[in-house]
Amino acid sequence: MSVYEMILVEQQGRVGLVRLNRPRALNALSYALMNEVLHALEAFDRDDQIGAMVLTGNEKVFAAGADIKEMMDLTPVDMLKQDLIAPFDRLGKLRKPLIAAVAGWCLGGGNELALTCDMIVAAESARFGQPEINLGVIPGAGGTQRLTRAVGKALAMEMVLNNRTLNAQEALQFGLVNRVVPDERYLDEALALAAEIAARAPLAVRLGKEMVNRAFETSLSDGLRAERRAFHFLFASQDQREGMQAFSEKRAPNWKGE
Ligand code: DAK
Repeated sequence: MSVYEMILVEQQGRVGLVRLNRPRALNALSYALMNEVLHALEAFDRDDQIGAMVLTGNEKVFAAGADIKEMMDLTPVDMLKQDLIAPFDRLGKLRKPLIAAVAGWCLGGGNELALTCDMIVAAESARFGQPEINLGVIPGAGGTQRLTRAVGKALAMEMVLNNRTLNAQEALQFGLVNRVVPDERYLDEALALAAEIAARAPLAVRLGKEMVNRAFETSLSDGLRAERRAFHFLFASQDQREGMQAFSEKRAPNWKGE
């Protein structure tokens, strides 16, 4: 496994776990940190032994946003040259499910990072917001787009224009997160959810994720066409035969990922 300075990486069964580990800066997402996250998650995504991934921070903070001190003197040319958005784009293209386990602050680029994940498990202490307006800017990595698709226009406007912060229950109510659990359980809950998904038919999980994401990018008719092709394709897999055979024989399926 690679040596990282700002993240901790481990494997638990078929689940890959990445922890943001820059606590003194509240896990501020520096360029180097984002590249480590991307490197670790892409490695898990390529690994056949891994079926799903979890991204987390610590019990006080998921991430307090992009690193303001690193960003404050950048010019537009610096930003273009560093291609700061690339890690977010590439994380959005991971093929295996990625679950964010969030406790404490989840702000700015931190919230955008959570939004690139497929699901969010929140601790009661989680607080979600896009405070960029306080810095004289707007979200730059999906906070006006993915957030609006998740919570709708009314709330996104309040969050982006007026720094409205959501507590965990509000985030659940407005569809930003999948579930809220007591603080002591948020990581275990996310790991258990990831393990359940990782035990399912890998090709179907992969195409299911791809198709749900497609719904945000295409017309209904194109999306339905893509879904049908993916559905037909799965009938070429051994796992489709196995799944349906196992059902008719009243036994558990033995997935091969083929
Ligand atoms: N960046 C750098 N350092 C940060 C930081 C951040 N975002 N957040 C906190 N820190 C540092 C603090 O400076 C402090 O460091 P020292 O002074 O001890 O050296 C340390 O972490 C502890 O912070 P506090 O003392 O402030 O802790 P508190 O508990 O009092 O307050 C807080 C916690 C989360 C409420 C507060 O730290 C805070 O408001 N932080 C800033 C939150 C914020 O404004 N986030 C949005 C940042 S802008 C893009 C991609 C992404 C983005 C933009 C473009 N492209 C790819 C184009 C994203 C932009 C953003 O996220």
